[in-house]
Amino acid sequence: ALRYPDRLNCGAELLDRTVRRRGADRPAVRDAEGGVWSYGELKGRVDRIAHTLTGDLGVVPGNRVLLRGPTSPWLAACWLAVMKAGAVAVTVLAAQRPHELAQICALARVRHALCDARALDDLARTPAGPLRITVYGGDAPDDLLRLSADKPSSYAPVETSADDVALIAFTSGTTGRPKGCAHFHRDVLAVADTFSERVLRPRPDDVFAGSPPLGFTFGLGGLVIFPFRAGASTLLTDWGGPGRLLADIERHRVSVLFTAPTAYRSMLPRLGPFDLSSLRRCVSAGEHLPAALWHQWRRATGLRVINGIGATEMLHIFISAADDAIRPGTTGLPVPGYEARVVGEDGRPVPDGEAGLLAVRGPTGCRYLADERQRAYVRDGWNLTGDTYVRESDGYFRFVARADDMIVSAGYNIAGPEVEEALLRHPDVLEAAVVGRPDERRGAVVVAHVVLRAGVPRTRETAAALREFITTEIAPYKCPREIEFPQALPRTPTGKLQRFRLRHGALQ
Ligand code: 3SK
Repeated sequence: ALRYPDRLNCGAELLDRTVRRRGADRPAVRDAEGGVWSYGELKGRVDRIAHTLTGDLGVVPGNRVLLRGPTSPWLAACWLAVMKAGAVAVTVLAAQRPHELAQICALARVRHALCDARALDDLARTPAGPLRITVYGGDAPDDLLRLSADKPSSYAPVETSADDVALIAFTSGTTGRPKGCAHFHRDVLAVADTFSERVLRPRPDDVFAGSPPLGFTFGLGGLVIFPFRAGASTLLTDWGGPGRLLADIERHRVSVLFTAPTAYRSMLPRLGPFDLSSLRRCVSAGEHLPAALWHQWRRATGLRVINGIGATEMLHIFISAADDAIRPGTTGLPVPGYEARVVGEDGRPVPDGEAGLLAVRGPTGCRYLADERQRAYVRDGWNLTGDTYVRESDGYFRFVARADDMIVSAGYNIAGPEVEEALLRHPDVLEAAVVGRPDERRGAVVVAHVVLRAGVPRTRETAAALREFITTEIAPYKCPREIEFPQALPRTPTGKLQRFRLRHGALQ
């Protein structure tokens, strides 16, 4: 079991402790232009910002501070400063618009915001009550970084307790209504000391990089918490597409990559000219990783992707596997420190091999801010993630579908993702999303939304060819009755497919 002292400040643990243990000269953060800050330089900047927060800006422990900006070393420095000052970070996505930001500010009672000058417009237009916005990276005299320049370079971290809230992470899931998930200082360390330490096993000479933004806890963990806990360095730059990510891996000699299946898929045809020999760990989460994609990446790079399932409610990944423990097509085993099981609607475990709801418990868990959905998410101490899973007889957990992505058609249970995987095996298919459309006779019929590769005609003949292919891959009753050809699939700003928008006909 993980044990942390009662008094614990995760910002101090991630930064000050790493400086004490490994020295101040090691590289900590890298930017897109090749700039590198050592741990000592990062600590100096973080501590000056912490002085500015608590001095000039009047932030006191427990205040909620919104952080908004593209991924950058300064965004990470602000996050660490908020932690060290004992305040609560509410990190949002640069893609969130005034209406969503206003909901978040109201739910989390945000009073202060630190905002990258490049992301100010939408925040400035947010009707968010008494919100004091301080800009960083701009040219005004009261810019946060200018204010902090003459502050002392050492700041004594606030002695928060291990159970003080450190951050509130927002998720709108794939349905649209935002929920704030509170996580404690000890939770931040727990995700590093479980998934990262026990499965990923980073080394101090690792260079981390990836695509998820820091407003998504997948990115916050993978690009800030895990590298700093390990004394490694991290490339902090915004997502610029698959080609840029590949170029960054080569240029910065990235060794640990965090990204989602969509990005692995879009990097595959572009791998050719890049030297990826520095890569030793590739992590995939955020969405189900199809076995076919796992094998394609392995063939193309020689690397075995570490698949994982995480949730904003759990802070990070809780089922995964690495190296020889990987079974492609499954998510893996409970991460040491977590327990998982598959249960029926009544909360009782179902036999191995049978599909049911994934339930998980461990050092982190769901704490929604004032939201009645808490009672549905946590039952008898188990977190119900909303995923349908099978536990195989060897203990491996296999994803079936999001619970609301199961389609019941003419009495058959059909998992949308299984049909999607079959479609993805066809060479003309780039992306696929399969949903149920209500139907009087059958309850629902299976409808596939397929993004075709460039040049493939979006015609009836193509649909017929896909249907014929599908019936050779999976049982004919799972075959889509209708196939649509949108230009793109609707996704959340963190890249998750929004099947509810397809179900509600948003693309038709
Ligand atoms: O929501 C997710 O899919 C996720 C995955 C990994 C780590 C964290 C999160 C929120």
